[in-house]
Amino acid sequence: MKMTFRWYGDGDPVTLEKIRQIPGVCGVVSAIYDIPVGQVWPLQNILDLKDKIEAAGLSLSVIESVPVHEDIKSGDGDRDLYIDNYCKTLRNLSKAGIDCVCYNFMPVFDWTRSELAHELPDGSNALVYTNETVKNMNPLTGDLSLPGWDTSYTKEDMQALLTKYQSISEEDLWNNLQYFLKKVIKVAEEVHIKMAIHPDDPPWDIFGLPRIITNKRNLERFLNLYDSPYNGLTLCSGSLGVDPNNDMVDFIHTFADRIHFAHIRNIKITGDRCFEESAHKTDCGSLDIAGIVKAYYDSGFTGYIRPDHGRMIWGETGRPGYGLYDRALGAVYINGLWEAYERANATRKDMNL
Ligand code: DNO
Repeated sequence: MKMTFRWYGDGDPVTLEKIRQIPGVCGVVSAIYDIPVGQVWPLQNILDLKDKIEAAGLSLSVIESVPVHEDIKSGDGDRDLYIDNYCKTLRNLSKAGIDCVCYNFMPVFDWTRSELAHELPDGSNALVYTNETVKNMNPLTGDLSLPGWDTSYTKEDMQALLTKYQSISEEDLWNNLQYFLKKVIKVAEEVHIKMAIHPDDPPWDIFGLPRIITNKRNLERFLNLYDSPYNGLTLCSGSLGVDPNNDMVDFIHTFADRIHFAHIRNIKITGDRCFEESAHKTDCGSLDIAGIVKAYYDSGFTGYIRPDHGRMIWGETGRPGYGLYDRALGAVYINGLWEAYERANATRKDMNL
């Protein structure tokens, strides 16, 4: 596996210099943030990003994300143009040596929480999701904004989008996803980029919008839409794991050869469709993180891993979920588990067990 860390570009208070000092992290997960969704990423911009990261002694490993234009998800308007642009971006990324791209197919909203800085008993703060609060939130009044959301929408754009999706069923969304994959994965195969869809976070419908990358059956359905090693997954433990029916260890074994990128994070389920984000260590939340890392180790995972969201600890302020300290602890914890499994395996081999 290759341990990586997400970096939000020049405006990120977690600088490349800081990332470089986290033991065991060699790769950076990033993106180009100043090109509007749907436009082609010019090769020069990608090369500039790569050069900057390499100058700091790291490498640009994964692109998270090349966002998918709403016309593609809703199967409307200029979707063919935007799919063509998407393919051109992939070709440019490949010219810059990129081999893994993360994206998602959630209509309108990316990851969603009801509170961004909920104080936990130990004085740290974390992102939480409470079903009741989200049900009462009005996306039109901008109650909340998250780093994953496209903030360029006006209230009118948002209203128009929400109205459009009222007539789009889950099956329509599946069809639109398949239409996208048919064109994009062909190019990904050609230019050797592993595409890795991110699951829906949380894995259930919100604000009346359909969500489909949510459980084992749907992941299987997704992979069968286009059966190619280039059509794969970003397996995000914290996104899928908030549904107690989703067993992450089982998912890793089942989908091993199609997981290209692993997001590892713990969450504590606090009620029906309610959870808080917790520290990575297994006993801090509801997920068996040690078991998850072991499942990756046992399945011979060679892809990219990154610690996912962290709490804000030691007085740090910054981008919700994306501070330095708790994520760095997560990276070190995962690396520690990995090393222990490697050692145990080597010992077993020495003893011919
Ligand atoms: C949240 C992230 C997501 C992810 C996108 C991928 O922290 O994991 O925003 O980047 O869903 O497209």
